[in-house]
This record gives sequence, C-alpha cells and structure tokens, in this order.
Amino acid sequence: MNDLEALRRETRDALAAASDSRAWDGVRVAVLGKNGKLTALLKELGKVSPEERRARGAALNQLKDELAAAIEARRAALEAAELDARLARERIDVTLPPRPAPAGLIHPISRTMEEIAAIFGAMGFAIGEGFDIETDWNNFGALNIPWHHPARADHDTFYLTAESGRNAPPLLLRTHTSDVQILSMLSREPPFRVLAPGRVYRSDHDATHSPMFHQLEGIVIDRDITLGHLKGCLIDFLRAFFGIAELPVRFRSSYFPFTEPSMEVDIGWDRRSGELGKGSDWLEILGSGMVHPRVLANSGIDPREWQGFAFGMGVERITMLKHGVPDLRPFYESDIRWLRHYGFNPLAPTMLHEGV
Ligand code: 2NL
Repeated sequence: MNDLEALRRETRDALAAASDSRAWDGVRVAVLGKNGKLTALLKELGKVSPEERRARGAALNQLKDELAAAIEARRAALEAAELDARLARERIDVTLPPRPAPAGLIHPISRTMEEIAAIFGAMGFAIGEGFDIETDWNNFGALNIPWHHPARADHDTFYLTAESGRNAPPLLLRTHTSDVQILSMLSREPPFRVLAPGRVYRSDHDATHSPMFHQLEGIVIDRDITLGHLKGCLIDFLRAFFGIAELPVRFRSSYFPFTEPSMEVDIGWDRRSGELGKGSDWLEILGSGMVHPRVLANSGIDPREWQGFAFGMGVERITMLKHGVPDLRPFYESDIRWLRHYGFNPLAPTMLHEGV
C-alpha cells in the first residue's frame, strides 16, 4: 500500500505547485486520465491475489475519490484566483474625475454678438448679412454721405482700386455695417426689423484702433415709428446687455448724415472706479437716430408711408466695457492665455432667461 501513499503525496504536491489551469490540467491527466497513474493501478487490480484485492480495491477507490475531490478543489481555487486577478486588472474607478476634454472657448467678440442677437431677437429683429467688399454707393452714397465727407477720404477708407478699374465705380472695404440695412431695405417689404453684426474696416492702426473691427447696427422700418420707440428699444437693450435694471441712459443730440434727428446714447458710470450704473459721469455707448427720409427714398421706400430708426455701436468697445478688458490689441492676437482668461464656455451658451 506504500505506492498509494506515494501517489497521494505526489498528486497533492503537484496540485499545490500547479499555478494555472494548464499545469492543473497536466496533473489531472497524469493521475485520472486514460493513461493516468491511478487509472493504471485500477487496471492492475485484476492481477492482485483475491485475498488482497478487496482491501486494495477499497483503498484505491477511496484514493480515487479523494484525489478527484482535491483536483476539483484546486480547479475552483485557481479559477477564483484568476477571476480576482482579472477583476483587479480591469478595475474601473467610477469616482475618478473625468480627464478634461479640450473644448475650446468662445471669443468675447462672438459672445457679445450672440448676446446682442439674443436681446434683439427677443424684440423681433432678424439677422441680416452684407458683404465685406462693397460699392461706394452701398457704403456711402445711399447713406446720404456727401462726396466731400471726411470718412470718404482714402486715409480713412480702404479702396480697392485695382479690382474696380479706371471707369468702374470704386469698390472698398465697408467702413460700417450700414450696407446690410441698405440691402435689407432693397430686398424686404416693410415693416421689418434687422440687426446687422459684422466686420468693418478703416485705415487706422494704433493702441486704440484696429484696421478691422466689429460693428453692430440695427434698423426698424414701420408705419408711425417715433423717437419714443427708438428710446424704449435702446434703453431696454442697454439694461439687458449690461445686466443693470436701473442703468441710467441719456440721449444727447448729435449729427449723422443718414439720420435726422440724430442722437448719441450715453450710460451712467463712475469714471474713477470704472463701475457702470454708479456715479454721476456719462459714457458714450452708441449712435442712433430716425432714418433720414432721403436714405429711405434712396432704397426705394416711400418716406411718406414708412419711417424708422437706426442705431450702431462698436462691438469691441462694449465688450471691453462689460468685461473690463483694458487693451484692444489682444482681441486679434489669438493668445490662448488671454482667451483662457476672457473666453466663454461653449457648453454654457447665451440664454436670455438667465439675463445676459
Ligand atoms: C455709431 C453710430 C449709427 C446708423 C448707425 C443707419 C443705417 C441706415 C440708415 C440710418 Cl441704412 N442709420 N445706421 C444710424 C445711426 C448711428 O452708428 O456710433 N456707430 C458705431
């Protein structure tokens, strides 16, 4: 019976040493397989003398059950260990903060344009578009700007002489977005309300002037439009845009060739602290007026039937005021550090119900 004891030890040692399912299967086959050692011993039982056969048979069967149980137990232990290892390897910590995804930022100029579009959109304005390259007529002539007006001088306006040729009317880079209103008056049937945001160009370059900048103009054409409509509309806009319910607004008589009467619009602020809505100083924000009857007639609208008001503002200027941006130049430098400071989250878009 010593051979059975030896097989028991040998199998138990081999099982303990089997550290994965392949090694384990090797042990199983070597013991219980068709040519396994225990199988061989059982086959040899017939050669044993009848007196010994009973006892040896019982011992062999007991050993077979015991080793089969040990092999099965080792299989379960190896499987559990492999599962544990896999769970550890594939562990996901759902409490980890997500890796920041590069989302980009909205440029403050774009943000201001969106906010203004949201405010005037709620008042029923449509967005209009024109062309950066315009005719002299759409930029100046239709707007009642005379030939001798200083804005038409070529030290103020970029003329595209090569493109327009000697006998063709001069082309230029638009100096304001008024071309949009001219095009609107030509293409729409009154009544209408159009907002015109866009790039404009002037031959001017220093710390406070860029040769390209952004403007936003608006026009309302309807029957019986009065200065009261202009004032109510612009007061509402300025209070919504700067987020100050009682923001003081002052209308001051002025002159533009395309409006009559014309008014400059100021808001109250404190010059020393720079705080808007406080103090007793005034800050010019936009220009406005009742559309000149000649401008209406120039674009095919009968001034005896229709009238309206228009206004215009510089987008950089009001952005700087609203967000305390001290310098104009970084607006066009694409410096990511500046944008990180002054830019806006694209996932938190402009929404009017929160106030802009
Ligand atoms: C300013 C002043 C203004 C307008 C723009 C306009 C356009 C047409 C007819 C009449 Cl087609 N007016 N635009 C009117 C008044 C003022 O802009 O300070 N802009 C930066």
